Amino acid sequence: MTQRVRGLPDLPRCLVMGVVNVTPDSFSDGGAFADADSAIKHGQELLAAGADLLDVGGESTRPGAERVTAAEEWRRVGPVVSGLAAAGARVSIDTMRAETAERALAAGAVMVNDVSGGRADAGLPRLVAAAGVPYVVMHWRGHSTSMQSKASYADVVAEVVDELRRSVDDVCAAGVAEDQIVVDPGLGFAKNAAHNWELLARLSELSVLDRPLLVGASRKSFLGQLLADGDEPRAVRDRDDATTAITALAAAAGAWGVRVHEVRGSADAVRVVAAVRGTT
Ligand code: PMM
Repeated sequence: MTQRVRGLPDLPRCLVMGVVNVTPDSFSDGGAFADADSAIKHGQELLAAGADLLDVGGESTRPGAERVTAAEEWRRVGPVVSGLAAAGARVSIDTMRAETAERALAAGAVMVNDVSGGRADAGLPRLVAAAGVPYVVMHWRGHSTSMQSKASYADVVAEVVDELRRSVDDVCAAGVAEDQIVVDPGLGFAKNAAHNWELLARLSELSVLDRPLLVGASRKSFLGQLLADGDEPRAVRDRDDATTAITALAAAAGAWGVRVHEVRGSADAVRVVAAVRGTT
């Protein structure tokens, strides 16, 4: 798999992207860092724990979530993007909107993470192309309000590959540079637990796309289901060890990066995998 993304460091191991959600309602950490000061402090802790990048988002994408306005999204993320960029972090902006991405890039972000892969706002790939920054293109079938009704596949890996390939072709047609695209299978987005496990089991098959691959499994509900006590899913905050296990598997399968809430375990895991491969 291609591993170099122009504009980001070329490390001999899988990168760790720490999540900074500035939302009252994200399923994994909603409300914990909803004000700018605590979000910035949290981001600095993730950097100290070994994060290579910080992904700042102001709109929850949990299944069923309603959209927030662009004004509210920016009110949440603006000071956090500039605060963390000023502190020396490489900031990725997690947004589906060109308007928010443009303001975030002006405030110091260096990368755009678009969970819609260019499908929610046609202006976003054009903006990324003009800015010349790295772009995460995630597999996506629709907004959070309706996405779980679209979790239907004959072969989830083949369909995710085909649909991602189409999204990549479309963003390239909009002018995004080939060497600045990262693809992501979008675990949990229009996918049930069985789909997520199958994608993870066959992750190396995504190498047919010949793109750097980002994997976001952190704290997601399929881990809560796996580790359930009877009918009670494992609490969101007690899913980090399982997340770290997936980081090790993803890194061993050749992933370019992982997107995680708890950084330390994953930062250690990617170093273990690099040592085993002899690439440290
Ligand atoms: N998952 C979430 C949000 N943004 N971005 C990418 N590229 N990949 C993901 O899997 C992804 C994402 C949802 O998780 P959160 O609400 O805990 O941030």
